[in-house]
Amino acid sequence: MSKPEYLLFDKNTKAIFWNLNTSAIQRMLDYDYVVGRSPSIAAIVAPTSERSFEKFFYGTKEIIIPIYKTTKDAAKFHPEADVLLNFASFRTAYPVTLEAFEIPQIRTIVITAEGIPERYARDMRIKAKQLGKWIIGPATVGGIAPGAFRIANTGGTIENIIASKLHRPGSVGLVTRSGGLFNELSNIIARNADGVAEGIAIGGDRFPGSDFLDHMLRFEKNPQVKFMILLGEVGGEAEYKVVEAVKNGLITKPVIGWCIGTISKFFGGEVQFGHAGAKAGADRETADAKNRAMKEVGIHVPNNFNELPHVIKGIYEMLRGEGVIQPIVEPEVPPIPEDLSKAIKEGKVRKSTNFICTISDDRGEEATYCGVSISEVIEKNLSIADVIGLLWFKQKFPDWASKFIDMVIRVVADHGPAVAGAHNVKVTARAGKDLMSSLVTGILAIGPRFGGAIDGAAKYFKMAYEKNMSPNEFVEYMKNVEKIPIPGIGHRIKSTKNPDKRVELLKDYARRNFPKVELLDYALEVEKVTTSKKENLILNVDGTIGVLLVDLFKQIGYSNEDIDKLIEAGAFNAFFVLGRSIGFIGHYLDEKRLDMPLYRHPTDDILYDVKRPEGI
Ligand code: Q5B
Repeated sequence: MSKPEYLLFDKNTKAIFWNLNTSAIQRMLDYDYVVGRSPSIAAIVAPTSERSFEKFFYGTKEIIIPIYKTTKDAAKFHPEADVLLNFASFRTAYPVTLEAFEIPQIRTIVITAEGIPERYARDMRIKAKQLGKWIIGPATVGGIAPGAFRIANTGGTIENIIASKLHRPGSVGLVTRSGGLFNELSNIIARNADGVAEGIAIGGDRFPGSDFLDHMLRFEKNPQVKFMILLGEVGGEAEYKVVEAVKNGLITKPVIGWCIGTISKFFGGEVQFGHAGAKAGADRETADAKNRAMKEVGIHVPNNFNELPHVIKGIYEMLRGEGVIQPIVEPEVPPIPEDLSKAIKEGKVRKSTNFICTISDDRGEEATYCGVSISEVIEKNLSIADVIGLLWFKQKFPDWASKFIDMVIRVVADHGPAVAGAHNVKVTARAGKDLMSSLVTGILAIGPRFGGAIDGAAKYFKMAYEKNMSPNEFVEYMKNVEKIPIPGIGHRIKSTKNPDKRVELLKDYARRNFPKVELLDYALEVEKVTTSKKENLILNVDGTIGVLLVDLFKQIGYSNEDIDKLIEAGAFNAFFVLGRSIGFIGHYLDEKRLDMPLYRHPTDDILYDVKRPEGI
């Protein structure tokens, strides 16, 4: 929708925001929501961002704003955008502006960066004028068309904006250099008149892309603006252009003017105020000289800054009396929903959590494992088993228990390439799969027959022992009632004649270091029964670990019920999963190192019990 030439911004204005400045964009969207207009940011340009969109809030709803690599692309996909908010750094702002000059739809470019070299600033200003485009800035907060469009952070917080009546149009056309004083003036105007119709901070540099006069000539044509306020500064001659325009009748609406920096005469030499341009190079550029010149042509100039509010009030009331300014019906202002994270931080709201974590905490300076910082883990030389104690069982194991856990991990780390899991890993690796895929095929093979009989062994031996079953009764019970092989009994290659060395090591350690090994003793009685039937029905590595873990947890204070819960959760099989992952990774790396081709199982190793065509 086209707007009159004198307007740079209206309720339909859409902007492209150059830089992923999420807080400034969110503030603009909050403003849009408060004034009841659609989101004013059409697109974001962020050349180095990996993302193609960013989420923002519009009121309570979330919206998506697309991100482009170049302004040209953003403009192509958003032909309605005629404002570029150039938030690039002082190094990049110039080329970004030059690119925007080549985009016909971009009419207004706001440049916020400070410290842009003056020759670039001059060049941008000249080119913009030649192309009929507008530059606001550099070194500016921007400006605002109340009720229609807010540039980034202009006006400060939403609370300040509403207090300063910048959420709906008033009657004053305001021009300043400074963004901070812009806010101050908006507040004074709200208190002494009916607010700002449009306000522009032209920026503090010596060569702003547009001057006070450029905007005041627009204000002259804008029927919403009934009078103007110019807040100038010591330094430069921009105020004299306004003086000439008033003298020549180009500006006819009442103008209130004040140049700050009248204090400079009390300093000995030349004084540089905050802005790059705020320095009087000649008498003409002093605040006093400019205030005098403004007064001479009929601009309303107070005697000092403190009088400024009274002068504003006087002009406003005069225009109200003349019927030039009509009373404003104040619009309803919807509350801006507060960010939940902020409200929680300030203790204003509470929210129930979805997850609970009782083992680790990454919120402080350093992550902790059950209250022990990682630094402490390293400084105190805690072992892998100690870390398992903290993260799996939320406690520091006594030394004898920790050493046993460590031993378990080491003895189950691998048992050659032929076991079910390692075979899977090797076949998967040879099919060209990656480490994670190959590893999980191995882990997925861990089950009641292979490696994953630890929980089952713990469960059934413990149950039988607690029920005072004799070893014979237990073997019969498993055969006739449960009707399953006893978990932890039996091995494919190990037997009484070929004992499993790992089992010997574990038993030996436990006998020497555990306070008691009640369940191990019971399991070995059961083994006597099973091996009497068949020599490979030994208490195997899974069974030995299972019964010894029950003994261990009992000795460190777990109740029978606590241990049942651990078994139910699969906590004992976890030791095999963890330990054997070491071996699985080794087999995967071995395959890659050997660069082995795709594996195909030989057909002569498969019994095909399928009808052949000739037999049909
Ligand atoms: N019978 C392990 O069986 C195996 C019996 C049983 C009562 C039993 C079998 C079994 C329970 C599960 C278990 C962990 C499948 C093993 C591991 C890690 C590993 C592996 C590695 C590593 C072996 C023959 C006769 C039959 C059966 C009877 C067998 N098991 N009776 N309780 N538990 N065990 N798994 O040799 O009268 O002839 O009909 O399921 O604890 O996985 O290194 O390889 O580190 O990677 O195939 O060590 O024992 O014998 O099934 O043909 O049975 O014995 O009823 O009796 P086999 P089967 P009958 S450690």
